Amino acid sequence: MKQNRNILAALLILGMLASCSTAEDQPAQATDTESVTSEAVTTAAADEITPDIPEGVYYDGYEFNILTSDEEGTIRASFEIEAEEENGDVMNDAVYQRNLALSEMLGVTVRHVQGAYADNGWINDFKKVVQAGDDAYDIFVADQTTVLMNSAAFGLEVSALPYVDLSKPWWDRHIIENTALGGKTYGLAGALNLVDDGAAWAILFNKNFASNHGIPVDDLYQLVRDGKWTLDVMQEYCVDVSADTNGDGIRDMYDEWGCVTSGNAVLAMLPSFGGNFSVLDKNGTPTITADTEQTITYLGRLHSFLNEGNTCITILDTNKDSNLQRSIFIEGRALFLQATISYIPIYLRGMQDDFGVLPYPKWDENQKNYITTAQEWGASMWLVPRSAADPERTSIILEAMSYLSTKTLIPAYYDKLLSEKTTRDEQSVEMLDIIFGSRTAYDLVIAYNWGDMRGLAVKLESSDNTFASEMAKNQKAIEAAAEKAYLAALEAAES
Ligand SMILES: [Ca+2]
Ligand SMILES: [Ca+2]
Repeated sequence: MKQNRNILAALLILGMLASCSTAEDQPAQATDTESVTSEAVTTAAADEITPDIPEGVYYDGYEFNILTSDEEGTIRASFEIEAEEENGDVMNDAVYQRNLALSEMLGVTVRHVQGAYADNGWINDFKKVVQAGDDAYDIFVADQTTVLMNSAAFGLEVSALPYVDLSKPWWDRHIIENTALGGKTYGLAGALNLVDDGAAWAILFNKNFASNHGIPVDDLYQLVRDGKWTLDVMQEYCVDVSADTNGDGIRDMYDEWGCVTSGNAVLAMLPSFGGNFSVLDKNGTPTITADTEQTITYLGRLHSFLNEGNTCITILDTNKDSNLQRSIFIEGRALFLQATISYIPIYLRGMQDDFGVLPYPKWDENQKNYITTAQEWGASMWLVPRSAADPERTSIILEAMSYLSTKTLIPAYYDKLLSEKTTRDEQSVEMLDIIFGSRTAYDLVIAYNWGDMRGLAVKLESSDNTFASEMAKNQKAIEAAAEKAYLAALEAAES
């Protein structure tokens, strides 16, 4: 049974990777001439995409040191870097197998080096090492925000990594290219890191709660499949199931709710409609869109979704206590939970009821695709230090490592998610494919927190309908912060 799931997941993932690469290839088609002439094209099997790295390269015993913080078991903690030995845990063994394959392919040993999370110890250590021109670390791993903030001064541009080929399906090209402030990309994300996949936003639903309220589980999946899973539809379900169940005239966490929202409800939902607070042009110049008519329209609709009719319970209703808020869903008093994928293995392990997973809803049926974003301050990114002694070697190792991760880490991650109470159904695999395959949104205003947009977004969840004036007021502050960061990025890159 376990084996079957593995195979099923692997097959679907291959489909996902294929569809990702088609979608991701589109924006860069015009510049993508190199891959056409690459000599390695001829050696690839017709049905398998393989890395175009030089033949016969072998770094006999080279230790590839990857620096992360020493956090364990949190949403941000890297769990996909090194495994000492096989121990029967599907994820651990996949890491072991990936590293073994890398060692056989290139003679490289992967080492996970952990620095102190406290007081940003590992970040400071990384900076010190780079400033000293030392190559102690081959890779620096942190959340996307931290990587973005330090990349121009301490990182090496992706263009300096000759064998990292972003057109390959094992790289999240959209995410990488959407961080290109000043036209330069540094941080990498792809099959080799899973913390960013865990940070992808999703809507979880309680299957028992749905059945008890006469909602067939298959209807929800079919809506997604038909492209009809929209905010209006989600809200209709929320209205149908919300009630003052204990009849005390007070609506609180002991009643039944349509949706338990996240403290990041606005930041996660706006991108799923195609909305944004900023866009980057192809030169990497940001335009702030925080107070455009479209953004205000989206925010107004979100405000009514979150506040009207007592159907959503927000983080502010539980005194900003996320655990308390999640307990409403876990204890079976809510239909939907706004979550990141990492909630499944971390927070929902002990949940009694079965639950399923859906992508974030569309704005309306005219929207072409579902759009998923990830928590920029939770999702990991990998950065090559400026002080790298041999960027070509690093790039070959990264390319091979990410390719090998598609065959090892990704199927194991699906298996891990599906082995939780989720989702032991084929539809869940299909939904995960949609979620992971639609991670295209990245907003620098949120990532850099220009104008304290993250704080403002939480305020927008409250019942005071002040977002339009707040956004108008904040537009200038965001623009000023954006300009400062843009100029700093250009300056650091040139130094
Ligand atoms: Ca990833
Ligand atoms: Ca009540």
